[in-house]
Amino acid sequence: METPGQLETGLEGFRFWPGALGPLDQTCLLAQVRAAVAQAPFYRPETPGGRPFSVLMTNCGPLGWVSDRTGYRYQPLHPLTGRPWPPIPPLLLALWDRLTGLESPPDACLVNLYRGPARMGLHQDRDEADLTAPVLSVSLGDTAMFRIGPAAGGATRVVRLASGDVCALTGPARLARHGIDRTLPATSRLLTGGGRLNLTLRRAR
Ligand code: MD6
Ligand code: FE
Repeated sequence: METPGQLETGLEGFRFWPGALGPLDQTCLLAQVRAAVAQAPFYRPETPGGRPFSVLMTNCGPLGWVSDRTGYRYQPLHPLTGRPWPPIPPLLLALWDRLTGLESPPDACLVNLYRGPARMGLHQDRDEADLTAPVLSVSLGDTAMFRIGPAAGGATRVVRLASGDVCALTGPARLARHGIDRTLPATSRLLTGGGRLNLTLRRAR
């Protein structure tokens, strides 16, 4: 795995590569994500308890993460269109290769869209079959306040994730509790109309 930029997080296994994607890569990736979203439109999922997410979601790859009243799971079809998710953008596959050095490519990419007051509560990513593979996260657009703390609970800290930043939950931090407190409006001009995209690459099975 490529050596990440220095950041004292106090959380072993949390990796952070600020500015891993330069402006040109960000623009390229955004175009690839837009093409995918044209095939698999954003939708607003519900929690198993029936509450709507404030974040809009879609997926790329053989499998996509979905949430509805029956629970959380990975599935091969978009819940609204009934069609397979589009392929993971090539730039993301290259990034996974470069930063994780893993032989096996990701088989799922969750795409989150934050607009206005959208946020994401503290959670753990534990719906994947193999919890030893990392989750790699790419941020585009407005800066987010990313909160992260140990799996077992206790003190959390906030890391600002700006456009082009990449982070990963690996090893002892794979089950870290994390969420997005809020995004900071007008901190990026990448997305027309503002907002933030987050792409998380996973090995779901
Ligand atoms: C977000 N990120 O940045 C939400 N999950 O919008 C996540 O939930 C996440 O950043 C697993 C690994 C890294 C992450
Ligand atoms: Fe997560």
